[in-house]
Order: sequence, then structure tokens, then C-alpha cells
Amino acid sequence: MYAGERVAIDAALERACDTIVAEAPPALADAIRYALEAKGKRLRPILCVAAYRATRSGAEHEAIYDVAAAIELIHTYSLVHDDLPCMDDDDLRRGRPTTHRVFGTAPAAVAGAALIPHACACLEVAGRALGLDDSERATLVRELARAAGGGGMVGGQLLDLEAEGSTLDIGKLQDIHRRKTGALFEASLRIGGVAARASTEAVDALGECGRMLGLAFQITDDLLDETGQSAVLGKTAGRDREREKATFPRLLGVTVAQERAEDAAAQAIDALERAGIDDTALRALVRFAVERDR
Ligand code: GRG
Repeated sequence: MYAGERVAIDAALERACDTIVAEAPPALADAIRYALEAKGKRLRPILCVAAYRATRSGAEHEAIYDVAAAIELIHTYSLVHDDLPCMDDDDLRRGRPTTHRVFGTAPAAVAGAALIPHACACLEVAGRALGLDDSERATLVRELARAAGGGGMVGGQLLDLEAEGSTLDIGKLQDIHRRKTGALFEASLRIGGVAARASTEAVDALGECGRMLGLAFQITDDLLDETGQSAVLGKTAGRDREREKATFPRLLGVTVAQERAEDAAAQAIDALERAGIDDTALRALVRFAVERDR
């Protein structure tokens, strides 16, 4: 799906990688390149590009791919850190040994961290190429920082780790995943809208779509962890049960969890329709979040 967009996003990631590693010590440069080259689905940057296309009025500018790549830099860092021994301690990611298994824990931790400042720089430079003014470029960076920070992904990660082995109610589980997974999806769509100079209403609708898509995506992720196979997923299946994690299927049962994912996907599409955003690609991407097998 979206093969052309994936190629353009991978090219933007390669450009970003060249800049990041330019002054890095060789061992660090290798670890950074290894992490960025791995074949992820690129769903967050694809969503960003789709949101931009759905709401822009002028001609499309190729710098949108650099904007989108900045989001993937943050996502990739989060995966590298998530796999570390002090976090999920995993061996397999994107069909290959995890970065710390190849390069060691300290180089992997530093390689992940090196992506964070560069994501901000990448957004600033790409925003300039898109012709955005100071305030619009600051908004891009703020959106990403908020999603990745304590109220978003990083905070959600700590709550998730703290909850291991304990019983959670569905409200708490949803709150953890709204931060840990949902916030970056929400920001991906909002950033696409801001880059397109969409109205505040349209950006908010894109954000709501991303929030609900993020929930649908996470429930599906939990279902795939229960029922999928490592070779297809490219990461270790059954990890949640092993680590005694509360998940949507464990709390609700598989059938109800599937219904909740469908319901969240429907709400994601409703959010777009209420704002008059009628876009086939965005609707297809919402469906992909629940229908995927990896
Ligand atoms: C160490 C300061 C510090 C913070 C850690 C590790 C971390 C911050 C946050 C983790 C957040 C995280 C890993 C969320 C997981 C979300 C998720 C379901 C990831 C899988 O996404 P896919 O399926 O992966 O889109 P691909 O490989 O396709 O990109």
C-alpha cells in the first residue's frame, strides 16, 4: 500500500540520516543507520502526507516528505528505546535483531536519543521549504514535542511499564494508550494539516481522527500480539502475555476488543466527515489500522 509514498518517505529518511550521522562517531553512525533503514510500515508519515493532501489548497510541495520523516524519526527512536533491556527487553524488531542486540545497549540508547533533536531541526528546515512562517513552523515543532513528551508518548510508556503485572480497568488502559500510541498518530495528522495551512477546525478534526485511529491501531496491535506470528509481525508475538501486560483482548475478550477497534475506526472516519473532509486515502488508512496483519 502507498508504495510511492513509502519510497519518498524512505528517501527523506535517508537524507535525514545523512545529516544526523555526518558528525557522529562511526559506531554511533552505524547504529543510527541500522535503526532508520529497518523496514517499518511508515504509517505515521503516510498519514501526515495524506492529511496534507486532503486539506491543502495549492500545489503539493515535496518538502512534505521531510516533515513526515521527522515524525518517523521520533517513532523510530521510541522503538529503539522500547526494545532496550530496561524497557521491554526485546530481540526482534521490524524482522531483524533489535538495535541494542547488534550494537550494544549504550550505543543503541544514544542512537535513539540522537534522533530526537534532529526531528525538531528537520521540521524547522522542511517548514521553511514549504514557505511556512515563523509561527507556523513553531506550531509544527510544538505539535511533535507535545505528542512525544511527558503528557504523550514518554509519559504513556512509563505508565505502561508501571502497570505490568497489575490489574487495570479499561479506562486506565485506554488512557495509557492514548498517550503512548495515540498522541503520535494524532500529531501526525495535525502536522499534515498545519503544513497545508488548513483551518483550525480542519486541524482539530484531523487530530480527532488520529486519536481514534490510534486507539483502533493499538487494540489491533494487542489482538495481533495474541493471535499473530513473529515471522509475519517482524517482532516477538505473545510478548504482552509473557510480561503480564493488561491488553484490550485480555480485559474485554477477543470479540469485544475487535468490536471496540471497529467502533474507534468508525469514529475516526466520522470526525473527518463532520468537518467536511471527504478523502478516500484517509479513510483507507483508517481501515488499514484495523485490517492489517502486521
Ligand atoms: C527512554 C526517555 C525514554 C522514553 C522511552 C520507549 C518510549 C519512550 C516510548 C515507547 C512508545 C512505543 C514503543 C509505543 C509503541 C507503539 C506501537 C504500537 C508501535 C508499533 O508501531 P508500528 O506497528 O511499527 O507502526 P513499525 O515497525 O511498522 O513502524
